[in-house]
Amino acid sequence: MVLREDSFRVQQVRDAGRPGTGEDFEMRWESMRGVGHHTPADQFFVRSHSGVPEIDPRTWTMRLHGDGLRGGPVEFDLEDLRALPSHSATAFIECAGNGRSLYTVQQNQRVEGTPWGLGAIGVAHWTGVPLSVLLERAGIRDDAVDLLPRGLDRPFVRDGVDYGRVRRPLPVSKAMKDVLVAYEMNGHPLRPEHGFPARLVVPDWVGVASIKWLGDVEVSTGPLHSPWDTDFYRLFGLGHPPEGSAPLTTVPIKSAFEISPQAKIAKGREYLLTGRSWSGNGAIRSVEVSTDGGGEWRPARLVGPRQAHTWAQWEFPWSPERRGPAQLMARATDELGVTQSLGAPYNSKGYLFGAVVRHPVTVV
Ligand SMILES: Nc1nc2c(c(=O)[nH]1)N[C@H]1C(S)=C(S)[C@@H](COP(=O)(O)O)O[C@H]1N2
Ligand SMILES: [Mo]
Repeated sequence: MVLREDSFRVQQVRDAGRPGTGEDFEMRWESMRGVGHHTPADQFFVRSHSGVPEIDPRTWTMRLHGDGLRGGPVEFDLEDLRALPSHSATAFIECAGNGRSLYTVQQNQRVEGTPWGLGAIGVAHWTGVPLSVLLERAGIRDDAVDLLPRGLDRPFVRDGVDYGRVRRPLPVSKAMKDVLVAYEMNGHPLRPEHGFPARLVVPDWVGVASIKWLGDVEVSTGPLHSPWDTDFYRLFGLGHPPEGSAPLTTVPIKSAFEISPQAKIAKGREYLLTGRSWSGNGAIRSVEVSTDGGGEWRPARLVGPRQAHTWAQWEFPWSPERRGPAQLMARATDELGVTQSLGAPYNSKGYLFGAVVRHPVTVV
């Protein structure tokens, strides 16, 4: 099934090594210029392991179960969710592999996985019920430690291995802090490809934590695992233990320009460069821009909200003086004081690319 044709707003991204797995679309950054803070739903990236399930909202339920509950299983249907006090939050969802192709383009390294540019990120205004409210209602025990939220999409099968339905452990501490069971995105019911009728939104964490088409959540007094926190979504390769790093949680700091790499900019005239920066560590504190491939850096002007869990927009007036290829670079610093570095540490699956990106444009 083709969800959307390649267009100005999104483009399909295929894993050449593994044709036929899921349907992945990334946002085109140039389509965000002048668009406001939130990503419109038809521009929002899509990452699905095994396609989009058709779910009847009238019969859909999400079931909480497991030894971490004081009583038996508890089910909520969509009416139950809508009847509870709603909570809204602006938050980004970003794939752990966002920027993966840059390991190859900028660092000459071979990595496995969907070769995203920088467009596997979106910011939406999410509305739903805090997961903590549902857990309390279901009678979560004080000694519960892990949850295992699971989607209703088809089992994920790759290279003849059936990994089962998409599910990833979530510590109770994170679930009680700021995780939402969302049924609306930007004021409208979720679209099928984004998890209709309800999904998790796990702010600041790798996108895979935000399970779409939520079907059930196991609640456990002991640690839980799935291939999505053992086989995938850890750092593997040289410099990491054979079983990989700890499971990935927050995404690193990043910046992107809202301009096409094919853009032609007129010499001698002022052009307003625009972009956005974000970090799983919290709010963006400052952004610097270089238009000469990293020789000189000057501060960009931050515009609009500067908050945790979302991106900060910025602008930088540029009057190019020389014709030919130019390299734009943006480097952000977050509220923890972390600044984007010039290189990203290698890992074989190409997760968490947080380095400064060299963005080509042409001056004519
Ligand atoms: N059930 C289910 N949830 C899922 C996935 C999936 O394939 N199935 N993909 C995950 C991954 S890897 C990412 S990056 C985000 C993408 O969310 P989006 O498609 O709404 O942008 O959903 C996550 N939740
Ligand atoms: Mo992802």
